[in-house]
Amino acid sequence: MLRILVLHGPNLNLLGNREQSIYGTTSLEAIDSSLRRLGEELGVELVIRQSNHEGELVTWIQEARQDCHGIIINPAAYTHTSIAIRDALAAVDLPTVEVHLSNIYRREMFRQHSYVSGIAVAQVSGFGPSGYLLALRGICEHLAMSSVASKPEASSTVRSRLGLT
Ligand code: CA2
Repeated sequence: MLRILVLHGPNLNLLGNREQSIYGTTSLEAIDSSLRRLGEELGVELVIRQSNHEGELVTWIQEARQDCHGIIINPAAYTHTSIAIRDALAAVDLPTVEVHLSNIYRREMFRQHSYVSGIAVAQVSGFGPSGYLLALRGICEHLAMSSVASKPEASSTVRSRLGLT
């Protein structure tokens, strides 16, 4: 079974309570529940974590190497500052999809550069909470198709649930 690590960066635990005009009214718990529902539908296991600490995120990324097949990450403000998170993602070398609730390219200049995008398979930016679901479908399709040749049995469930077989 495919296993995906979903990481939420700093302050995303406040979603739904503050800055609703930018980030909407959906709580992080609601986003995680909808991800878990889609994960069940697709037959993939999700490990979902949030941290306000850069080092903790780095440690979880490093640990993913042992038992995860891909990473979905919203690094939040660390997107624009953290070479450590980029280096950790590059080191584990797992397919990574970067997610942002807001369209970072329509916002302040300092948000328009991402240290993560250069090592990511894809970036989803501006679709709000649905962006996480798009990222999950996208990373599953990417993993399913890339492992077809080497390990057809590892991803046959997700392939058929995505309508790829
Ligand atoms: O659009 C995104 O998803 C961001 O990653 C969100 C980050 C921001 O620093 C990035 O530039 C874009 C901020 C997350 C903080 O979320 C809050 C939610 C509610 C109240 C305050 C902050």
